[in-house]
Amino acid sequence: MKTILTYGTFDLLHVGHVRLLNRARALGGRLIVGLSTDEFNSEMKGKRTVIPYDERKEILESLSSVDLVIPESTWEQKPLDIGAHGVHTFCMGDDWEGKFDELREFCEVVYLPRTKDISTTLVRQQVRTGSPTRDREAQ
Ligand code: C2G
Repeated sequence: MKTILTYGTFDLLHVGHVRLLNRARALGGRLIVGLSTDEFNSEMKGKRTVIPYDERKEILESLSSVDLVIPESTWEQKPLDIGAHGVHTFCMGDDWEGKFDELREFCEVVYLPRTKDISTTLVRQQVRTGSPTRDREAQ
């Protein structure tokens, strides 16, 4: 049973997030998600979330691909989380390609293909403008 670890904000959960989580879970038998807290998002990532941390956590915990959700409150906590949870593989979408290669000192690092044409920002724009959801190629 390999433990996989990934991190993110997962605000307004959409198919890009779900595909990433499913792909991550398929790398091993257990998936842990480091979920960015509201403070980490606003103070360190410059992100304003729509859905508060507790609800984003509850949503992720309801997914069959997610086994455990832990808070992400600093950029530096990843090595500690890898050690504490016996992580075999750390993975992120490939928009982060190369950004976490230093973690290869602690575990395998994998960047997974990002789903095109969908993002939390786009969802927010579509809700605001009422524009129709564009067809997204299955990936
Ligand atoms: N993602 C994806 N396809 C999309 C959108 C997102 O595969 N269309 C992936 C991202 O690459 C990331 C994960 O889904 O691996 C979560 O995305 P965000 O919630 O935007 O997280 P991010 O802001 O990238 O935070 O310490 C790492 C950070 O917390 C990552």
